[in-house]
Amino acid sequence: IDALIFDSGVGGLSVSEEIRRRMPDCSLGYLCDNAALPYGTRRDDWLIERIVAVCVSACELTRPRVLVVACNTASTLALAALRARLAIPVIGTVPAIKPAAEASRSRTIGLLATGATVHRPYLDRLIADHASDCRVVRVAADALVIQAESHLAGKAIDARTLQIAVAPLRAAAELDVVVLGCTHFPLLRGLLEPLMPDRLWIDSGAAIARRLSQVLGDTRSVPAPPGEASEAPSWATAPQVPSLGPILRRFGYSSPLA
Ligand code: DGN
Repeated sequence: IDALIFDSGVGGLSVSEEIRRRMPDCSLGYLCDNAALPYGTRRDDWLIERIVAVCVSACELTRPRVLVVACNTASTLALAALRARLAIPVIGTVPAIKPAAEASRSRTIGLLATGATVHRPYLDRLIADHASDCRVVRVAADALVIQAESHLAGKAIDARTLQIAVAPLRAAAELDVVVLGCTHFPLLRGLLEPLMPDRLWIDSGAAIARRLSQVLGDTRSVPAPPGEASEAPSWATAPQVPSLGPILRRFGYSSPLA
């Protein structure tokens, strides 16, 4: 396969949809550590070990050309550890603070992400490097991760949870750009945007797809690693969500292997 997409749950599907839009012929596998969801509330040292173990074993099994970490919570913590262990390129996902700062006229931007992402030093550096003259309203919205999982599983959404998540953003009247800094959140875009219309809502999906197309362009001439799987697999660790198989099939993946 060309790329293995990894997330703790179904959030990475928002990224893989962008990749398919840009590169319909790209062969993708999907890896989700559903057994350990949600990542946003786990200890950092536990997470690094877990993410490396899950990704390294899945890469050995599926032999992708590139690993795409389609999870902000994992990327802001474990990219260096993953790159140290894998010989293939690893593309990470980080909140779209830079494009948000470029687009904001009021210099006030909002960030919806997991508690882990919102509090990481990685985020402080991202803001210092690209949005130092902006006020960034950071909102830890871990409850939205479970809402997004339920939404894809066809279950009802709790409208109050969505309202609570956007309340601190609404309180900043001049805020004109909202960054969806968790890959689960674009799956709820149609429900979130109407709560704060007339703002620009941005995520990292299109940028990841662009980056993958560059990296694959660089590596396509390289022969596939020996033993490469011929079909695009899906791969999940002990799914907690029973409807995971149908969800992955809906997004063009074969059934999960537990
Ligand atoms: N989708 C993940 C992210 O982008 O941060 C978070 C999901 C989770 O496990 N909390």
